[in-house]
Amino acid sequence: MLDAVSPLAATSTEAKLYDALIIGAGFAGMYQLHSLRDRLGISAHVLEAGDGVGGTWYWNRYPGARCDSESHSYCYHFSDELVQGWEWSERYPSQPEILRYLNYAADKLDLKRDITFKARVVSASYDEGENLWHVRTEQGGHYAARFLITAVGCLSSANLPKIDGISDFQGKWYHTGEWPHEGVDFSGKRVGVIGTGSTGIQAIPVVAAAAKHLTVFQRTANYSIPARNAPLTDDFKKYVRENFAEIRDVMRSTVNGHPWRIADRSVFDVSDEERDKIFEMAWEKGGLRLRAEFRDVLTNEEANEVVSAFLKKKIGQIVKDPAKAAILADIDHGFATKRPPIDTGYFETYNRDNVALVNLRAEPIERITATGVKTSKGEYPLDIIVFATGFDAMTGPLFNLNIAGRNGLALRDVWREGPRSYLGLQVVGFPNLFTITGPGSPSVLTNMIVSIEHHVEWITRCMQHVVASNAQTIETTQQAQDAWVTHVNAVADMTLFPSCNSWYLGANVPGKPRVFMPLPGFPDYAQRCSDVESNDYRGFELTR
Ligand code: N01
Repeated sequence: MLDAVSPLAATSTEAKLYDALIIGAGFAGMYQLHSLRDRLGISAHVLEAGDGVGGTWYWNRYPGARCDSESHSYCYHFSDELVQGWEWSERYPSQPEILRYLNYAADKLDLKRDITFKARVVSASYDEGENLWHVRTEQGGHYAARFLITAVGCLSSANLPKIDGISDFQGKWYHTGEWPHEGVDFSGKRVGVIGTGSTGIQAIPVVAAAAKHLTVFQRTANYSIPARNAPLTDDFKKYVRENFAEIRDVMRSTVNGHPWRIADRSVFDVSDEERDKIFEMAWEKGGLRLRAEFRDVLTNEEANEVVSAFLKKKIGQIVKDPAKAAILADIDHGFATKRPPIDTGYFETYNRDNVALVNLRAEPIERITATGVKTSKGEYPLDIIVFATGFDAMTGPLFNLNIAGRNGLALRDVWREGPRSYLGLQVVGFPNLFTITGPGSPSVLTNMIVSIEHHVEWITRCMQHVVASNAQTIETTQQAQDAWVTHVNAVADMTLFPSCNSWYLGANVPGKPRVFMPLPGFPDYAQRCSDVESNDYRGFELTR
């Protein structure tokens, strides 16, 4: 344990004391624990609400849950040993396989002994006199540490819409982000799914195949590209094992952190015929690679319209009922300005006899009744309602922790008008607090693992610097934070992201301020973080 912590704290608190506390045992928290404990050699401990590791993949057990980053890129890259000791079975890993992977990693790194499970953090407050963060859990636990690191993910606070009458419903209802571990039996049931984001689009085909009848309630039509999921071949597995360093370099040098490069051509550099050929090939190949075929899809409105038109046309080609096809293709935003879903048989599902589509733009939900969902045009009888209604993204998981910094300053109040941070890593008034993949960093605009590993490694080196400098605290300055917020806004404004109502902007949660929260462009961001580090942590102040 760090010298400066133990003597002071041992007399001042009955809390369990560590050098660093980490909240959350998903990809981020696990790697942060390993880095601090095994590389930096300080005492670190993880508090986790679930009774196992996994984070997102512990909670999101809904039918069809699968990652849409490709499996060989959606795993820890920092350890060759972990890479070589694991073999993914499919192009996109399913939720159960990712959970098995995370348990494999936790066991290999011997992490579980330093994680308290079933410890849901309900408050984290900074005591200036002691220079300690005091963290309390719902279960009555009290912990304290000099450093506090949040590893709570960006999408872990379920957004359950306030629809009148939900307590009257006599059937069962579930939110996809808090799915029962024992699963849900849909057989013989009339099921309603509300929501057609990435989650709904993954769940709908699986639910349709299991249920007697499915009614999909769509408020905003969405694009989707076939994932073309398939078992990985032995050749591909060999290629990954033998070329992992190169794959890792590609992921770290591209805007979204995926293992492919973005083509350096405009949508308008090629003829219409050539472009169609490129799109058709990308459609056949499947997945998010389609977005990378041209460099200006998210920066040029006309270019975006061309891609969007191609994808809308595909819906009409797949869905046989013209009325359904029209509702599904009536998309009000540009492709990828919202997070682009990928699917397995999503649009095809609407060709099944047991699937109905309700257009909530034409008939909004009025209430939930004892027996189903009532819209302005009629009532839909249901036995089960699935809310695939997303998350209070990025800030929600942090607010749930009730973080209070200097002078009892609540993060929730400081961010009332929207999140403000320096590098997405620190907030003025909250010394020694680091937010992994916090607002103001690329996070959700990338393959999350790339952003997570980058943050964990940066935070670890930063803490090493604080300790080596015999400093007590590190805290960003107001000036650095203000300049960073200006930078994030300026970068977002160079893209088409702010053009629609997405959860990136908080637009999915009524009353949430409309602020673009992530920062587009991983490599430029990583370079800026390196510059800060090599300039004596410019924008941060150390107190001794
Ligand atoms: O949530 P969403 P999600 N009445 O917010 C609708 C990640 N993810 O869980 O657009 C009726 O995207 C809402 O309608 P509208 C990924 O980053 C990753 O699907 O607000 N409908 C929308 O259709 C993703 O982006 C994977 O009009 C209501 C839907 O619910 C993020 O999670 C897999 C409503 C919510 O869509 C969130 O995706 C799945 C209401 N009151 C998810 N309120 C991976 O592969 C909301 N909706 C890793």
